[in-house]
Amino acid sequence: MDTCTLVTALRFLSVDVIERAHSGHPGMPLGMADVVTVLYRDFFRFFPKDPYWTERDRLIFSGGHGSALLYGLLYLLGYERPTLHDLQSFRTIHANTSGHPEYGTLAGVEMTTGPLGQGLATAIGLCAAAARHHALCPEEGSHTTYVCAGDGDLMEGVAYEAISLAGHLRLGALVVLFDDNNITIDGPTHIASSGDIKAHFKAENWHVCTVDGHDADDIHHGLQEALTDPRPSLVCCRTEIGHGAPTLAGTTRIHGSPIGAEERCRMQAALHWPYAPFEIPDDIRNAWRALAQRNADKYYASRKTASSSKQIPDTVFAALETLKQQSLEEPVPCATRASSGRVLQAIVPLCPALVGGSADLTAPNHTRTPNMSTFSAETPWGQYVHYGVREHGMAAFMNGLALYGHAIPYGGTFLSFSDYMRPALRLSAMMHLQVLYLFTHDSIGLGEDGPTHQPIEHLMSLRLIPNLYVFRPADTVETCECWTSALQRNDGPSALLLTRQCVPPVRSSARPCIGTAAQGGYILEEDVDKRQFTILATGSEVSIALKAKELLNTQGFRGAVVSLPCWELFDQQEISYKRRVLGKTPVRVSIEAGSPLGWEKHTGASGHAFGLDRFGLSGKAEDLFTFFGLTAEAVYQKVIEKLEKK
Ligand SMILES: Cc1ncc(C[n+]2csc(CCOP(=O)(O)OP(=O)(O)O)c2C)c(N)n1
Ligand SMILES: [Mg+2]
Repeated sequence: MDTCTLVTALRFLSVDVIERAHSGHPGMPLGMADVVTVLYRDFFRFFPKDPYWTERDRLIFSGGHGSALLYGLLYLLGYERPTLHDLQSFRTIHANTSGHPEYGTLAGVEMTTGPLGQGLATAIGLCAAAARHHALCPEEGSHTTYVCAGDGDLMEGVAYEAISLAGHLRLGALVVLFDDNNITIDGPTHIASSGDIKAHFKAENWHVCTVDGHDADDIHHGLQEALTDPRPSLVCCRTEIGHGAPTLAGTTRIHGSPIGAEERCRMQAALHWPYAPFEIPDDIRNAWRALAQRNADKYYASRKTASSSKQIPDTVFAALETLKQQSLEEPVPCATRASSGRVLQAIVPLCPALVGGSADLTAPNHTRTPNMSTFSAETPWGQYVHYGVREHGMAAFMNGLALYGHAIPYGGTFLSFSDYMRPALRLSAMMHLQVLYLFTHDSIGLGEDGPTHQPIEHLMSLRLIPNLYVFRPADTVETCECWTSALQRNDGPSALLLTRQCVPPVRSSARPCIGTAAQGGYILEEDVDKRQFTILATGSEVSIALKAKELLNTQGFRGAVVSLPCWELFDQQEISYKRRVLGKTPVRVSIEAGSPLGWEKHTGASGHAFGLDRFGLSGKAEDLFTFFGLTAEAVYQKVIEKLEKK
């Protein structure tokens, strides 16, 4: 079967999928059909009967809008799903052929893409994970990570963080297939860009070559060259958007809407394709499916039982428990970032799956333990990544590490810079990846560095991201408990928000509590008599809450202090437990050094939330807490006021 016929079948299938749905993006599928066909015909390591083969090559569709091409390809290659029916259900609710590729819907969709740039940046992490795995388990063969990326992907900032890191780490088993069609939604790229992309990649230590993206031989040679070169490769595939559609090709109109029946007719005439929508003659389908045979020998000769190192040994949880018990016995003041550092010192040597890192804040984040080896081109087995000042790239990289399946990544930066990584963090949550975000300097408590560094809205806005657990421990004991919960959850990311400043211990063996941080919220201290007030707090404000209660107790009032280090876990508890913890009294006051919006969920309409909804100030932490009224005295006054009103 000649390659041209294979490509034409793929072009029509993509178009038909979009026509049927009355929605989708035909421009990229038509433009890149030649490139992906040659890739699978000659190079790609895959075996549809075992789509999770560990030694398979990975293809990341960074331009997720080209999903119809990916689905059509998987169908033609003989993956079990999508079926023809799945293709015909493209973009309908609950179909596995969603508008943009979604991780978990189909084997062969290696990650969720759609936000431009993310696929490319995540692929760097995936490729690094493969390099690391190969270094640790050389008996498992190496393989290549391919990315399909468009002009849009290469305009995104995150792509440049990633490209720079990939060049530095010399990730040679990475090939970016650039859909170099010089057009985006608004028009030709020259209206917004005039830089030299190739020169840029070269300057970042990449290999770069250019091919005619509609010439199979040229594509073959470009790919060959890319695979031979030891550097990461950019293959600029000169293409025409919508190639094959006689009147729409080369125009922005074909980027994001169905081509229509008339254009399909014209395309049939031009490409000599007499078949009805979704009709693929058997010999063409069989020729596509035969492509997998190229890998059969390699597949059967390879190890099938991947040596998964992702399990967390029981010793890790035992070490966490030991540290917790020690801290309960001998409570000492400590910044929770340092408590987290102590956790890491205890567990990293026991758990090779943990891959740490920081965006140039290793010491302030307490992310590196004494004997951790650095991940580099020379030491690809290393356990610690110096991400440089690339927060967004780090988050995407960690997604790649987690997707690969042998690592539990954690990475640090300051909480106020979580905004720089939010799009990738959102994808960790959407893809249900176990990625651990360590955000230190978690409030105005960081002090003198001032309002740019002091997070205000960040804490509450992280709680808004579905499937992200946000932990804000109060002391070393809670830090151990929060780390335990974060390690136990393998269906989504966790963020640990940690203080820069020293905080007093709130837990000790002398103070028994009802519940622990494992329930997300618990009663830290409660008077035996009838409860008149409840003070709720997280992190560094828990000790303020305890002081306020002490003041109230001296006046004869009886109440409780509730610590709520993880709202998401608390939400999951039995209603009876939650009622028990929050108590019956309507006098509920919360204190948290961040945006108060949202606390009414726990304080109720008649409660009060102490927080900050303005930017902070540069000054000493104590002075700031006093100035912004985040004090035990203020809480005490408020509770008295509420009790008097009752
Ligand atoms: C972060 C982000 N911004 C904007 C969009 C909306 N969008 C989807 S495709 C696209 C243009 C992409 O251009 P290109 O990558 O060249 O794809 P082509 O039009 O060539 O298929 C835009 C702006 C998006 N998906 N993600
Ligand atoms: Mg383009």
